[in-house]
Amino acid sequence: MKDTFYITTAISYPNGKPHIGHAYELIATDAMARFQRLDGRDVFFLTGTDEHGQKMQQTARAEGITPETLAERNSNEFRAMGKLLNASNDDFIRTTEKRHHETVQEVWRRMAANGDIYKDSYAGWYSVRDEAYYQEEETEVRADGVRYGPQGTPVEWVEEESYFFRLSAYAEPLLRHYEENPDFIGPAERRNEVISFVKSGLKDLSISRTTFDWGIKVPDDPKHVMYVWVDALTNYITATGYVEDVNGPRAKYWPADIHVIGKDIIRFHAVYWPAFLMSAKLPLPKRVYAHGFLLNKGEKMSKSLGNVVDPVNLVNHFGLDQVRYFFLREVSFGHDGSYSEEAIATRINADLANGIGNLASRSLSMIVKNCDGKIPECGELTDADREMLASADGLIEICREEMNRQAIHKAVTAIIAVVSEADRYFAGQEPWALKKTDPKRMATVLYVTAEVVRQIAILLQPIVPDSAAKLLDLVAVPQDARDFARLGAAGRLAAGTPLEAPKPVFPRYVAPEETAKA
Ligand code: ME8
Repeated sequence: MKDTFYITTAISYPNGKPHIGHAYELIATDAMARFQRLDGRDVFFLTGTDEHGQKMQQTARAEGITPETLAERNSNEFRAMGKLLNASNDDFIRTTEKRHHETVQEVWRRMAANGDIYKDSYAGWYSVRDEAYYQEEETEVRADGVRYGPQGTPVEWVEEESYFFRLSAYAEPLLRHYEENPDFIGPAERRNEVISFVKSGLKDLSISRTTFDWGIKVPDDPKHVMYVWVDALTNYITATGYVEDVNGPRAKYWPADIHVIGKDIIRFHAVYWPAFLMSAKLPLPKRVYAHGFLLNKGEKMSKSLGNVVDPVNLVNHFGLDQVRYFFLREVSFGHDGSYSEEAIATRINADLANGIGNLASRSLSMIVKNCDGKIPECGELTDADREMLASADGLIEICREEMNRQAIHKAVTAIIAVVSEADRYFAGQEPWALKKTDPKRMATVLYVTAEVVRQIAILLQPIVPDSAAKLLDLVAVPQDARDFARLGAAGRLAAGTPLEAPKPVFPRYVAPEETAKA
């Protein structure tokens, strides 16, 4: 039996079309899911849309359509983005689905049965855009006369009858949990931020609303709909069926190994969610990891600045694997990252076209021309050959360690460092000169280089799946020999395997203006 690995993205608000931040989160989570699958785990990867709440209802009203229509339309956009990005999610959850309503109501009943839900009246500052309540001290009135919350969104005064969750009772249990499970929150900055927030004291949380009805009804009190975060967070457990049947086919995936989210929603995931689960007596996820925000040339993206990049345009312009590679290599995962067309172009050309693409085409075309079109025999190894192979063989350990702490960019950097080493090796060994003087030695150098290409391609699969598959086709690696168990000596290229003339996998990026000039 394989070890299970359950990984999720946040579920997005479909009150608009997906933007590059959504694409980034999905690409990064997909890379982690693919990595674990290739590393032999039984992976369940979930993404989806968070369709209830006041923001959805308001947007729908402004467009003159029902929230159902809005949710359906934009949820399809998110699904389509997943296809475009080659996301390998095993399920796509919508919070308007029946399975989800049932799970959320059951979780509510369990929290109530534990004595953690009571009715009272609520008065306070609410941000519709964040779907979050704020304390007066967290808000400020700006020059425009409008009061804003800590995320810079307008807040409004809300007063109504509401159910409350006894969050105040969970400060101590949460702090103990963070202490006993140092890996529960990552990266460290976020962990510190959450701990100091909880240490500053937790107030009970208003968890139902009566001023609108686009949400999941409170059991036995249908005048109330649930606060959208109670509903939204529960999606992660809904998809496993764990609450309904702990022996069901997907129940083995709960608790999740990791929830991947953006830094703006860490409080919901690292404070509210574990408190709800403790109250409902359900197991807690093992880790919550917050990535940073993507900035356009260092600036926050916003509709008013007109710098919101549509992921579809970016992919159509640069190519999917190029975009995936750029985000995963360029942004240090867990921190904010900036992107620009120039930066993407530079990365593509340096690492992909001139890097792995060039190494593969130079070495493999020499094999096709000079070794009868077959993987050559590997003769006696020199120290240089052994060192080269050892670097390639050692990569999986490094990548595993980096990926297990979500340092995706470091795993990619380690892989690219071996590409550079292979470039130096190839240049230093001068196989083209050995052709006349020592063809056996030439064969060995080409064998070693092709073997490095094989391992690099296997390891690049989570990052650039389609291109890595093409590279593996070039070295004729069978479909069933592409997982991480075949790395190192276990899967060495077999001499005599016929190769075809290599086709370019990573073309150089030339900006449209340059093509016009030429
Ligand atoms: O927060 N860069 O939905 P959402 C990087 N429905 N990541 C970004 C980003 C940016 N510029 N902008 C947004 C919600 N994100 C809730 C989640 S989970 C139970 C409910 C990330 O559509 C953001 O941090 O506003 C979040 O992880 C995800 O995109 C969805 O954001």
